[in-house]
Amino acid sequence: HSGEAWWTRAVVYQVYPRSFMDSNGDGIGDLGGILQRLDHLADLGVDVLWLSPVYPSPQADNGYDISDYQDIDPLFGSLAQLDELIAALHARGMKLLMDLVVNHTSDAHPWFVESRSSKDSPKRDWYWWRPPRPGMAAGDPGAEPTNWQSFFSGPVWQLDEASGEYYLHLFDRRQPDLNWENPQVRHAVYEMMRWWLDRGVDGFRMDVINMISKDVAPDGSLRDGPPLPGSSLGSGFGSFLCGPRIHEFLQEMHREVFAGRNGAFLTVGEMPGVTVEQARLFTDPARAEVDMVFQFEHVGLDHGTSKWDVHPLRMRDLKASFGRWQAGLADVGWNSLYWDNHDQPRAVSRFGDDSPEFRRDSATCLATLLHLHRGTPYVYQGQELGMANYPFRSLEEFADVESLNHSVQAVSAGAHADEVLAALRTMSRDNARTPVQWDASPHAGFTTGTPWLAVNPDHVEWNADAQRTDPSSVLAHYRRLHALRHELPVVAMGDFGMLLAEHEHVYAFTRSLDGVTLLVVCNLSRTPYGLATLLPEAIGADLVLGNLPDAGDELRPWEARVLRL
Ligand code: TEU
Ligand code: CA
Repeated sequence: HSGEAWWTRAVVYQVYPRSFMDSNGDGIGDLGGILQRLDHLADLGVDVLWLSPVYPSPQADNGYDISDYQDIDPLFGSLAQLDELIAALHARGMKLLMDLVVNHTSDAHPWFVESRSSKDSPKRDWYWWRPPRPGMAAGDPGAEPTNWQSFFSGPVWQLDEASGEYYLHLFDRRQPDLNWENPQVRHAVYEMMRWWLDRGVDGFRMDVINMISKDVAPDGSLRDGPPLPGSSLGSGFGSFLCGPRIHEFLQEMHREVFAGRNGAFLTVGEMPGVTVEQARLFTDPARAEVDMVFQFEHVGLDHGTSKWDVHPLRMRDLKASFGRWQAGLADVGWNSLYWDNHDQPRAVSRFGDDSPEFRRDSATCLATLLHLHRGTPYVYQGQELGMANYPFRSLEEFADVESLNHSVQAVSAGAHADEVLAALRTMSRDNARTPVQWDASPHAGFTTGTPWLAVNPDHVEWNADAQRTDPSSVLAHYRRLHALRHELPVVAMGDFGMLLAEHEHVYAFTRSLDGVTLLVVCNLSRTPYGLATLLPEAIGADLVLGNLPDAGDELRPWEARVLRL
């Protein structure tokens, strides 16, 4: 049973290397920088470091476009430094999770270079090459083999002039999709994974792993999807999200890579669009696929027709969503818990209240809420400091390929620049990618050079140095939450019970295990609520952990309490 697994008691910390710490003054974070800051992680009490990609890459998508799976990009350091990192983490009792990006490679990967070189290349079939739509000529508008829209705007098909065929890229055109139907591709990936495990890594975070199986018609073609509103393109989700062979592939991967190997590993599959029902299958230990998945439901609640069509978030929707995931994976499988990562705007700005008055309280309230759910929590660099969205003022300030592609596409489709800027300010991934704020110095202690992306001006107040010795800081609160998970079995394994399901602002639940019951109460608003009427059992209960001093009978704005009944 998954209840016995070590990762039920673990906290994972994500490092986005480019923005974590620069050791050589080129303005880009690197492995040397991570090695310098390991005390921060140890002090925070995290158990696992998930490292976003550091492999050789043209950096079209900041390393999620890999050109060599078995080396380190000189931008980030060397294999010797990676070995050093593994050893240093292990010496401190921490583990290392590598990012596994195998739905696609870079177009500069030798596999793709060879595949593209000719229709007869032995690696032609390692990617998805297709002729133009029947009756149309290559390059004609609408001649793409399917109508699918890319995650990064425009069609998923790129014409290769030399052969007159198109290749598939669900993300940027510089990220061609690997053809997992081809067993050679799968075995090359498994061999690479074994090589990393032999080197000492403790597992993988698997990028968009539920997209590796595409629904192919018997004649080898891929099918159009339903048209998207206001676009000539359609959605291919029905053809590539959790496709027909996904479970077979993940079971094969598990057999080929992990089965029979000694060690305490962790696998987490990133799965946009995954449902609770599918997640039960993916994470059922008896099926031997992955330990847990990243689901996307809660980070889609403020999306309209797309992520750029931003809608106000209703806290009740958030409760309902988390509640279903908690219930759905209670008896089988396991949840991963996250607010932030390198693809999401900062949670304190999005789900909390980043005004000066409530920033600290809402950051600690959200942290308490998430960490007391049943599942493995993931903390994204800077989240433990209450880092917020960046105050972008113009379209020129963005660096992310998703943001840039969207802004070009939206402006050319007639959108107003102001409108595009407003959406990017709220949703751009660059909000999460500004450098970690270590101290109040000009570049926040991140670099002695010029940072690749601007440091948030609020670093003069919001930084690790200022928080390290302050017991009321966001950082200190995260430290306490991590300690609590390590100390109390009920935090890791306790059953979850939602309370006040219909309440607009107060998020309350119980966790219980072996006669111990915790009551968690969080006020996700600026409105105070009297506890006596709302949750009489809270009055007089022992306070295990709270985010505000002097807890009384009123639940103050953004107050969070963990009580023992
Ligand atoms: O992201 C997958 C994904 O579908 C989204 O989170 C995506 O980043 C975007 O927000 C959709 O609007 C993973 C990685 O985490 C991301 O950084 C990569 O860009 C992407 O895959 C491609 O590898
Ligand atoms: Ca550097």
